[in-house]
Amino acid sequence: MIKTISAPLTTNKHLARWVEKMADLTQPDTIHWIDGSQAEYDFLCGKLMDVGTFTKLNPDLWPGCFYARSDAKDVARVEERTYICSLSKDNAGPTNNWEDPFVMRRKLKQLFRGCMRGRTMYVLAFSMGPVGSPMSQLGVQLTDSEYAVVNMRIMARVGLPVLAEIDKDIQRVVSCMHSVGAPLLGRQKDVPWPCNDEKYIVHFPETREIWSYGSGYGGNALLGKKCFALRIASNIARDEGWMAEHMLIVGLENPQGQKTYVAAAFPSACGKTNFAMMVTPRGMEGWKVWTVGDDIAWIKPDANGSLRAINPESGFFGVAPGTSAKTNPNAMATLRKNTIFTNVALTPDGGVWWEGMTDIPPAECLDWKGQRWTPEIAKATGATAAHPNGRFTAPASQCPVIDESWESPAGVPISAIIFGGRRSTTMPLVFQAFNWSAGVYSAATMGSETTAAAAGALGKVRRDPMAMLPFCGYHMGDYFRHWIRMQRSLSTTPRVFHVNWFRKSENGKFLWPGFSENMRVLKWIVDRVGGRAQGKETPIGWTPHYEDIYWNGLEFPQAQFDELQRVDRAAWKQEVMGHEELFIALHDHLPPEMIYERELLICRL
Ligand code: TSX
Ligand code: MN
Repeated sequence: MIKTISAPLTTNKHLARWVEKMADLTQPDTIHWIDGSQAEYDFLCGKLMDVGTFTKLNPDLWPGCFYARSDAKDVARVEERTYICSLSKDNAGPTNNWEDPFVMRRKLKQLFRGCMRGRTMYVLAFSMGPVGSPMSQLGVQLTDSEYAVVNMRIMARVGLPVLAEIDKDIQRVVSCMHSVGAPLLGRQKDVPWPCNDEKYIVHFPETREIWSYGSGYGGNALLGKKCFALRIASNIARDEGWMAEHMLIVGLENPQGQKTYVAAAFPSACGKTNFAMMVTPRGMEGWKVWTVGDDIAWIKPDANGSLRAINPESGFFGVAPGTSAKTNPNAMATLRKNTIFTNVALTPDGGVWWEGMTDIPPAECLDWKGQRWTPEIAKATGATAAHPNGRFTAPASQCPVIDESWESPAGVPISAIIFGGRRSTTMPLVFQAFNWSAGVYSAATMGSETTAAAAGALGKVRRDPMAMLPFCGYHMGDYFRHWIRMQRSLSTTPRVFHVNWFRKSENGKFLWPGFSENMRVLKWIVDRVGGRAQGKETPIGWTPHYEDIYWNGLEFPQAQFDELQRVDRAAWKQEVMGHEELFIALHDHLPPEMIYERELLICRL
């Protein structure tokens, strides 16, 4: 029997009835409707401290910050346990796991039966995008995880204002079920990080539902993010004629004060958050990057046939290792307060540390597993202080370069889309696709070399179309078709660019300094969009001449630039052969434009 039920904070009968039904299934002790207040956030953080999930950090150094360690087996998204349960298997496509929705529902009912015993079920209403924006989407997550609730409060708009939107009863709500799958029976004591070895991250695209079981971590548990804003939203977007993309959004301001907004997609380990908060290099004073978002963009044609984008999130759930005052000073400023740190190291003075944060590591600390860690131990055992996927959850409003329009209900106008991967050969620093369908082809075939952070062979090119491989909630071939078709609802298509910060010389050195110097590439892109910059026609697209790049403040020899931009026809023929693999897997859904573009590229080579 459910002991306490707080009064439903809604007048919406469907919502109230669904909550009742799910409580009946999961059998929580208590139901708590989240109002989203600061007092409630403080209460939940207190509860997390009581069970040992959270440690309060030193308030003099890290005001309002908390530290958490996950279970060692619950540290990342679980792609092999992620399902798209569309009615037909064909709709999920070969790049997603599929299970019959009826079979999966039966399985989930079993798993969720009584799974919240001894816990509180939180009713978390959330809006992806500013509350009330016509570009926003609503969801309700039922969860037995306080950790999920407090992280969601940073990452999304939650509570009373969202419930008021739901009560208007004019917008469809995505229902999201989440349990860590660790009921507390009898007098059983809780653990700091409850979870279950059996994990399921399940999407029902037709009914717009998410069911997540067994994990408390990141993308598995904060259902507004990858599950909703990408996998479910990509389905909604396809049906409604817009795009839900794995992209950062930035505004690029020139010295005349004109701003050009661009969206950019990169696979993991390419420095997307660094790009989103880039600082101006020496010699380019007057240029500035403004952050709109660092991970997800919802992009829609407006009445004039231009694309406008919102960031559906309100926080950054960023990878901590590698983030420093050198690589990303704006991120470091963002996470100085009111931030949740997960799976990084805890220093003796009540602070946090991770690999790459400072040149000199702390003399000692507790690592992400709670073990004593010193640089000497690291040298001997190879143990890292932080888990490579250790995270910060920080409010976007705290970013010193957050764009003035980042919460604009109408979004920001998108003039260019940039794609990029980590490629040590073949891909030049930058090229512009000849047109929309050539751009879609280059995005659909983009690849990135695997790094130590991911599983699998090191340095092998992995295809990751539009950086959406793990996030597209339907058939990837249909997704390409949707991209091609978007052109019809646009008066002008955004210009499409491909960048590569990671090309190496014959002797294995990075040819491009990267980081803030990337602003020189962005300037060329902005000037191309504005019709002010020259380009050289090559078989793969337009590339800048040496003189087309603004070099003030950077010593960069023309010979090195020519090597960086070289289009090696032999290497490119190999590259195009490499595109076959993915295309064969998708062949029966591939739009003909992909085949034409491939043929055209081969001819030009
Ligand atoms: O984020 C990166 N960016 C984008 C920045 C806006 N990284 C880090 C990637 C790991 C997540 C980069 N790494 C970038 C880059 O542009 N470029 C490189 C490669 C590189 C690394 C070091 C140097 C030069 C290039 N040079 C020195 O360390 C001196
Ligand atoms: Mn991402």
